[in-house]
Amino acid sequence: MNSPVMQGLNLNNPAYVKNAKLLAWVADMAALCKPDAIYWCDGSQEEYDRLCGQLVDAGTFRKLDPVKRPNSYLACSDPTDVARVEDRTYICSARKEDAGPTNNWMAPAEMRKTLQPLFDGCMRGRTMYVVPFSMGPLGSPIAHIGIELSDSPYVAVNMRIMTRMGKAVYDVLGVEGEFVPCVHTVGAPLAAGQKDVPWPCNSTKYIVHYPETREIWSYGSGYGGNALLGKKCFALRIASTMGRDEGWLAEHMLILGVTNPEGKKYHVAAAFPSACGKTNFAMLIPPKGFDGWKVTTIGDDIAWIKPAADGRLHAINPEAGYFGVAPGTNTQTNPNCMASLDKNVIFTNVALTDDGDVWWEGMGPAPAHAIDWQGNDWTPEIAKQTGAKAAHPNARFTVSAINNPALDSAWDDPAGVPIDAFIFGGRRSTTVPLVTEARNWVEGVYMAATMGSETTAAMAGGNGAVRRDPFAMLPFTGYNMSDYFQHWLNLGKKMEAAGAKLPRIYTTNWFRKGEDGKFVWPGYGENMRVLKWMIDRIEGKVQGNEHVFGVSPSYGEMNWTGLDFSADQFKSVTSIDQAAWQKELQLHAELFEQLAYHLPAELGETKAQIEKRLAA
Ligand code: SAT
Ligand code: MN
Repeated sequence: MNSPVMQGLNLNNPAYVKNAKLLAWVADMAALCKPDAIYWCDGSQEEYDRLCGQLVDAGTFRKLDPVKRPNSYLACSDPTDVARVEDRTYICSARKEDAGPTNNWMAPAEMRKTLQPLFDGCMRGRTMYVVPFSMGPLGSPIAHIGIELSDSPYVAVNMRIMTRMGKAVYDVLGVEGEFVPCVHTVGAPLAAGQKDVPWPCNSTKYIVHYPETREIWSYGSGYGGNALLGKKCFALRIASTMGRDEGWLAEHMLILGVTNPEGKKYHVAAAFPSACGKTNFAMLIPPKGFDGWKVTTIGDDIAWIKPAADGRLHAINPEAGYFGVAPGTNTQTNPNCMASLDKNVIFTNVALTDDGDVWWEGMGPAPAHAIDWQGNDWTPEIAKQTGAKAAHPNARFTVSAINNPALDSAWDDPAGVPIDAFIFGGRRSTTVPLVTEARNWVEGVYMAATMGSETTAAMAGGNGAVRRDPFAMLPFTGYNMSDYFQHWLNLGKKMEAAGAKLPRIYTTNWFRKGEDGKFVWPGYGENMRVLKWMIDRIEGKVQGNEHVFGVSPSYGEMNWTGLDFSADQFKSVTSIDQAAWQKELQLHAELFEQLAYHLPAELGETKAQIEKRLAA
């Protein structure tokens, strides 16, 4: 009785959509969500422009000045819908232990019962967009297809930038191909004649994953990580469980290529928590003193990594665009990024200048007047008096990878790039040294597992407190964290047994502060100096100094050409304080207690060895 056809709703699918499972699912979801219409996205430029025009008419988008910022838009969200909502994010595995203590869990049947009344009629008065996308190069053996149903045209246009989105996906999907079903609603149905708001959302939010059936259900938010379901929900949470089952890794990592003056190229995958500079590092321009060095971007946020036939780990970027943090981005901190933002950009929650352009804190000289992200007048004087921010600290840009002048020629290669080194970097004002190389795979996994970081604006309520953020994956591992550690250890063991070459593992911390409360390390492009030391290690050119948990550079091993950085300053970012580390290991112990179920024995043993060395 409830079929969409019975309600007079035509599925209206184009002839090229032939996948029986997909058609049945869309019909079911339409029957549940009861949209006024269904629109099948084809991914064309014409469609993108048309949907952006609709968003302008609806007041969601503001078209920016066509000369200053061609074909670009500004969206300002509801002030309560500005970041991922980790406390509303659920992993609904059949067994609670499989979600583990770091994820919110609810039994699948109970969650389905909870969501049923929320999704019933949730799209009334709206159009349901059918968004076909591929994570990874279309048709590549390592890519996976998803279909997102969303009542948000903002989601549809962002997905066109962030993924390979469009009707070519249906050719790959065919009649019987598999896809990850992703349902998203802003949770704001419209009664007949009810006027819409620019950014519809609901104060009730649910970001739900069913790992066994590989489904994603998202309710109540229009914000990036909650709504662009190909990103964290699919490419990390669901993909990490696929990787566990199939022997590969889905990681919160940028991927970059670094070429030395002799033309030799290395590839590095680096994990930092959200809003800790992954995009900046991925687009780094080598500073003075590094003539002939080149850094190129493969990805800025997510890596899918698989053992390849050559015995090495190969990584692809499953995404096709960047959803990066705007504040702090400028021509000094990230010139390649600023160039990427010249045209064809969607900005979210930055300020609008009087000449129809955008501005954010840390972009450059402040305008005399602007409209802030909440629609209020903003001037430098108002900011001084009230502390009002022109842009939200988690304001974002959405831009295609092809806008990036430093894009690596292999960024789209279905075979991926071979990884030479992993980097794990936390944001720590004390304790953790600038860079350390793990002595072996197990110690590297230990360092990544016990990583801590000060929280940032990318998570709702992030306020700078230190929390453990294993592998920078705390909010993104779609299964039990200890099983995830075990998966990393197993992969290393298996590859070593096969005589394969494992990447080196490094930890970094760009964020140590001096007694004056200021960052000591200049960061940004200067991080090239650390990157070069890593490559020198790989090439066997430098020895480093061995300490309690690994190997760090001596002052003389670093290239300091073009940077005034004294041995004392270097000491203050690399020193290892015994008392601070004893405390730190206490925190590792607390983490291991929390993760006791299935915690790999090797990690406890590694901790005991570090403690012994520290006491000696
Ligand atoms: O979750 S988002 O992708 O929106 C941003 C982030 O946390 O990296
Ligand atoms: Mn991220």
